[in-house]
Amino acid sequence: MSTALPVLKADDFASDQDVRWCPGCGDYSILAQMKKVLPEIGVPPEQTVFISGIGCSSRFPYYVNTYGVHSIHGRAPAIATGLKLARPDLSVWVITGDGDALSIGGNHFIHLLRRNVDLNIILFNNRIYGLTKGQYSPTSVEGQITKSTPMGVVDHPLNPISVAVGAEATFIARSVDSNIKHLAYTLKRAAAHRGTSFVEVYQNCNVFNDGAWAYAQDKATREDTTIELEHGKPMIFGKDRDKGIRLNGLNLEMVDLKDGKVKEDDLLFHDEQANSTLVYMLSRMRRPEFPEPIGVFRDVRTDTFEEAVHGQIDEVVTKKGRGDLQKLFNSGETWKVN
Ligand SMILES: Cc1ncc(C[n+]2csc(CCOP(=O)(O)OP(=O)(O)O)c2C)c(N)n1
Ligand code: SF4
Repeated sequence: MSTALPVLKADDFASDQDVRWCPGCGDYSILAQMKKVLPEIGVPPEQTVFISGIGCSSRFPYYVNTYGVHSIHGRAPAIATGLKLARPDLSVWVITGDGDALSIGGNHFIHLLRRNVDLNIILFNNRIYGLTKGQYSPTSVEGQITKSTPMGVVDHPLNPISVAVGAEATFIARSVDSNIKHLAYTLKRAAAHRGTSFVEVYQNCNVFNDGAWAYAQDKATREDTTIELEHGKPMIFGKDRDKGIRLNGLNLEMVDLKDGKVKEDDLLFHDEQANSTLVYMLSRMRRPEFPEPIGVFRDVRTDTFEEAVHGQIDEVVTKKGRGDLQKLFNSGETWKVN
């Protein structure tokens, strides 16, 4: 006789910890959507692990009733890679902020993406250092006044999606904290991908950078300021669905569909398996010239890091048999120190 497994609910993934984010922080919405989709993803809490660095966003593992590691600043990718290699059966999530992933963790972030370890990275991008009370981050915009840039930021901001394309990530997506349906869908898509999935979430820090993504969050404006990427569909956007994106030579251009001169077939059709050059071009679409894409930019399948590593180990074991660690220790020149 078989016993049916219990059907899990969002509450089964809620921890008993007091949430210490500021009231109104976008992090709450991401947490709520994650708890909602985890039962649908179907991996039990005891086989799920959240690994974070340091930052407000990185407090996330405390608030989910799974295994978790609140690690060191920028180093979650290294810990997550080690864990996934040792335990490929676990569902591993890296939770990080724009400062954590792109500043101190920039190096680790890039190598995780290029290696294609089978795990999910969710980057909470609020364009500020929240936990340390409002210094500028690698995604802060030029001219932004912050605690550490009282005269305005002079750096050019990093575009996380462009970085991911450059590192040849196999799954790249963007969503918005307040667009809960879209966020839930995107998290599920990330979980379904085999390889590193990278999701940038526009997240509001209402205390130190309020309104950084207001145009993409606000229901009244978001249809005109963002464009939802849908595989196989023409790139159309706007409240009245009367604007589109067309490829003109090596450039993307925005076109008006109102007067009927440009037809739907003339537009760019989104392809999640398109070449990296095109995905890079999409990643450069920024306001006010363009609507900013949300959705899945890229989803392709290649070998994962752990498949390659374990494949290599199996091959060597087949050829040479299992290694003997004790023999290896004793194989070199040894001497005694008196
Ligand atoms: C090695 C090290 N350097 C610096 C810090 C200080 N520090 C803590 S969190 C943080 C940045 C967090 O920003 P972000 O990743 O954007 O996360 P948020 O708090 O905005 O979610 C910094 C610089 C630290 N904890 N450890
Ligand atoms: S400081 Fe900003 S990011 Fe941190 S909890 Fe408060 S609102 Fe959220």
